Amino acid sequence: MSEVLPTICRFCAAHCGILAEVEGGRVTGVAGDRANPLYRGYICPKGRALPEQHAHPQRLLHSMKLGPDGTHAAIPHARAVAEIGARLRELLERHGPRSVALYVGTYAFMYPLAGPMASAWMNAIGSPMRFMPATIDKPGKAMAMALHGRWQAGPQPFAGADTWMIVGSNPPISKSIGAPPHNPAGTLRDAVNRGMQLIVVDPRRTESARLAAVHLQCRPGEDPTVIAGLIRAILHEGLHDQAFVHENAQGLETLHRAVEPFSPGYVERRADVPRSLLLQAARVFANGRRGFALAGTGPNMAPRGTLTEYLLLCLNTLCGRWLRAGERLPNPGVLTPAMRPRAQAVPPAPAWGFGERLRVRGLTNTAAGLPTAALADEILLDGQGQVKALICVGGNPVAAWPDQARTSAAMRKLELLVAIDTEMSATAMMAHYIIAPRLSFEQPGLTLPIETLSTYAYGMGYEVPYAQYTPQLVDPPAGSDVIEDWKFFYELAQDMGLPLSLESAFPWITAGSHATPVALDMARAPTTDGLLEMLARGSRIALAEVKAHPHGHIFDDATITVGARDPASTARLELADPVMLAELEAVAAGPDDEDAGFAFRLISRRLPDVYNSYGRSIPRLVRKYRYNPAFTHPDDLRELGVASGEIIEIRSRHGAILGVAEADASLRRGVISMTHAFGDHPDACDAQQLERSGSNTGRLIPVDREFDPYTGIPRMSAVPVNVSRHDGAVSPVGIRPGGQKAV
Ligand SMILES: Nc1nc2c(c(=O)[nH]1)N[C@H]1C(S)=C(S)[C@@H](COP(=O)(O)OP(=O)(O)OC[C@H]3O[C@@H](n4cnc5c(=O)[nH]c(N)nc54)[C@H](O)[C@@H]3O)O[C@H]1N2
Ligand SMILES: Nc1nc2c(c(=O)[nH]1)N[C@H]1C(S)=C(S)[C@@H](COP(=O)(O)OP(=O)(O)OC[C@H]3O[C@@H](n4cnc5c(=O)[nH]c(N)nc54)[C@H](O)[C@@H]3O)O[C@H]1N2
Ligand code: SF4
Ligand SMILES: [Mo]
Repeated sequence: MSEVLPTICRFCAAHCGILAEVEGGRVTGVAGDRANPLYRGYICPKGRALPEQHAHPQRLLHSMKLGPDGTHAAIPHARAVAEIGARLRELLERHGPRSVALYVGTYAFMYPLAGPMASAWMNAIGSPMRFMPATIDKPGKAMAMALHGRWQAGPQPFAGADTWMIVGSNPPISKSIGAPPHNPAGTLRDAVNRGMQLIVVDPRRTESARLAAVHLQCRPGEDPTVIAGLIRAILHEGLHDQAFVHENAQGLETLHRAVEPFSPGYVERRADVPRSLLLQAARVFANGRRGFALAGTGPNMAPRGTLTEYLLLCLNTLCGRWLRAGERLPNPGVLTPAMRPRAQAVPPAPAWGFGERLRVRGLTNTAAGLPTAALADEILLDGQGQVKALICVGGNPVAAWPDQARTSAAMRKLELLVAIDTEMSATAMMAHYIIAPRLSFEQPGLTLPIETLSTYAYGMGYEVPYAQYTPQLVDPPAGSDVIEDWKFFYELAQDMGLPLSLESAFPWITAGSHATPVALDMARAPTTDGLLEMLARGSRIALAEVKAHPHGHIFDDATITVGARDPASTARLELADPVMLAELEAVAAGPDDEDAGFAFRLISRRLPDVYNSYGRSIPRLVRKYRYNPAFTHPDDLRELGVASGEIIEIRSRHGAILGVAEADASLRRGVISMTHAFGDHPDACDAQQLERSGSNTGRLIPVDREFDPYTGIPRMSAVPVNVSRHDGAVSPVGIRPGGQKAV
C-alpha cells in the first residue's frame, strides 16, 4: 500500500511544493505537485534525488567521534552531546565565551528551527561569534541597503514588470535571486513572452541572457563601471523620475558629478560593452513603466560588490522603481506579522563599525553579519579572544570558504570542531564530533525561511503571500540515531544547564525579528511542531490555517495596500553616500595595473545538479559532471593548444589548481567559469584532488590580499589567473570530456 503526500523539497532554498510517494515507511518516489498553486508541478533533478538522498549508503545514520588513531567511529548522539558539553564547559571557563564560534551554513536554512535554536544557545553562553555564509555570498546587498536606506513598501514586483535587469545572477539554474523561486526558467520565459524587456549583465551568455532583449556581456569585475555608465546615460537623457527623486531622495547633484567620467565611450573601452547597447539598456530600463534592477553573487564576489549593489539601488531610486501609496501590497506576509508599510524611505543606517570587533584586518560586525572570511584567522591567531571551538551546522567551511589551505589549517588547530552533517563532508572529516541529522522527510517543514528572505534582500523570497507546511512523512531508517539539528542545541543546553529563549525566525535578519524571545521549558523537550508555532507567533495567517492547505496556498488579501507617507517623515534615500562615491572615484581612476599580467579572469557560477558542496555523493546527480569543469572559450583553448577534457593549470597570485577544460562558446574570451566547493581533500596534491573530488577554486583566493574593507569578502570572482596546458603526469581516470556526451 502506498500513498502520495504533498510535501516541501528542502534540497535547495527554492522549497518547491512536491509530491512524495510513501510505501512501507520509506519515500519511494517524488514528483512535481500540479495542485500546488505556486510551483504548479515543477521539480528539478535534485528534487528527484530526494529518495536516493534519504537512503544513501554513505548517509550518516549515527553520530561519529574522532578517535586517537585518527579515524571516526559511531557514538550514541546523547553521549556525543555529553562529551561536547564537558569540553565546552572547560573551554568557556578557561577562555571565555568568545572562544566558541558558530557557523550556520546553507543547509541550516532548510530547517526553520536550526538557526534560531543555535542562536538561542549562543545567547545562553554569551558568545557574539556567530557567522553565516552571507558575508561570502552577496554581502553587498545588506550593506547597500543600509547605506542607501530602504523603501518601506519594497520594490515593484516581477509580476507585471515590463522591464527587468539581472546583473550577474542566473535564476534558471540558481533558483535563488533575480526571478521568483518557483520555476524561474519558466517564469522568466513567460514574462518575456508577455513582453517584458529583460536586460542581463553577465560575462557569460547564460540561460537568463538567452532570454534577454539586451545582454551586456561585460568584462568580469567591471559592474561598477557599467552601472555608473547606465546612471550617467539616464541622467544625461533626463529619463529619471524627477518627481520621485525630488520628493524621496537626496544627493542627486553629487551622484551626477560622480558618474560623469563613465561616458558610453569610456564604458565601451573599459568594460567592453558596445556604447549602443549600453544606451539601449539605459533607455529600456528607464522608459519601462515597472521593473527592478538587481544583482546576484557574481558581482558581489567581484571587487567592490557593495558599490555595485549601491549603484543599483541608486538606479532603482532614480527610476522610481518602488511601490507607491495606494498600490496593492503584493506580499503582506503569511507566517510573519501583517505588514502595513508606507510609501516612504527608511533612512540610512550604519553598515559597519558596530558590535563585535574582530582581531584581524580591522573588521567589525556589519549589516551583513560578522565577516566569515576572517573566521579562519580568528582561529589561527593566538592570543586573547582566540576562537578555540567551532560548531558548524549544515555548512562546509573546508570546501566552501575562500582560501582552502588556510581554512583547513584553522580547522586542524581547533580544540573542538563539531559538525552537524549528513555525510562525511570535507569539514566533517576534520571534526572531533559529527552529529548525524534527520533529513527532510523525517521532520516537519515550513516555508517560513523563504518568506523572511524578502525582508533580507529585494528580489529574494516570495512576492506573493504563499506558504506551505509539511508534516513528517516517514521515520528515520530503523536502527539509526539521527536527530533534528535544533535538538542538538537544545540537548546541549540541557546538558550544560543553560536556559534557552527562542527568538522569532532568523534573528540575524534584523527586519525579520519581530517578537520578544520565548523562554523554553528546559525540563520537558518541546516538539518540532510546538516550536514552529512559537516561530510563527503573531503571524498574519495562523499556522493552523496554513496547515489546512497541504498543497500550499496563496493567502491573498487585495485590501492591503501601501499607506501614504507619514507627513512627519523626513527620511530620504541617499544617492551620495560619501564612502561609496569615494570608491566610485577610485574606480574612475582606472583598472588595477597589477592585474594586467594575468590573461584570464576566473568567474563564479552554479551547476544545475549540485548545491554548493552537496550532491556529489548522489550518483544520479553526477551523471554529467563528477568533477568541476573549467569552462573556457573554444578559441582560448585552441590558442592554449588544449582540447576539451584535457587538463589545464589555473594559477592565481595565491595558488594553482588543475582543471578539466571544457569548451564553452557562451563565454567571453579570456574568462574561465567554474563553480565552487568541489575538491574535498585539502591535503591531497592537485592531481589526486582532481581525480577524487574535482578542483577547489577557493585555493586560488587569498582572504587577506584583496578584500572588501567592511564585509571582508575577498575577490572571489573576476579573479586574475593565468592558464596553461598541464603536461604533468595526471591520468584523468574517469574524467570524461563534455560530461556525458563524449564518453
Ligand atoms: N570560490 C567560491 N567560493 C564560494 C562561492 C563561490 O561562488 N565561489 N559561493 C559561496 C556561497 S554563495 C555560499 S552560500 C557558501 C556555501 O557555504 P556552506 O554553506 O558552508 O557550504 P555548503 O556546501 O552549502 O554546506 C552544506 C553542508 O551541509 C551538509 N548537508 C546537506 N544536507 C544536509 C541536511 O539536511 N542537514 C544538515 N545538517 N546538513 C546537510 C552538506 O553535506 C554540506 O557539508 O560558499 C561560498 N563559497
Ligand atoms: N543548482 C544550484 N543552485 C544553487 C546553488 C548551487 O550551488 N547549485 N547555490 C545556491 C547559493 S548558496 C546561492 S548564493 C545562489 C546564487 O545564485 P546566483 O547569484 O544566481 O548564482 P549564479 O547562478 O552563479 O549566477 C551568478 C552569475 O554571475 C556571473 N558572474 C560572475 N562574475 C561576474 C562579474 O564579475 N560580473 C557580472 N556581471 N557577472 C558575473 C556568472 O557568469 C553567473 O552567471 O544559488 C543558489 N542555488
Ligand atoms: S529547485 Fe529542485 S532542489 Fe530546489 S526545491 Fe525545487 S525541486 Fe528541490
Ligand atoms: Mo550562497
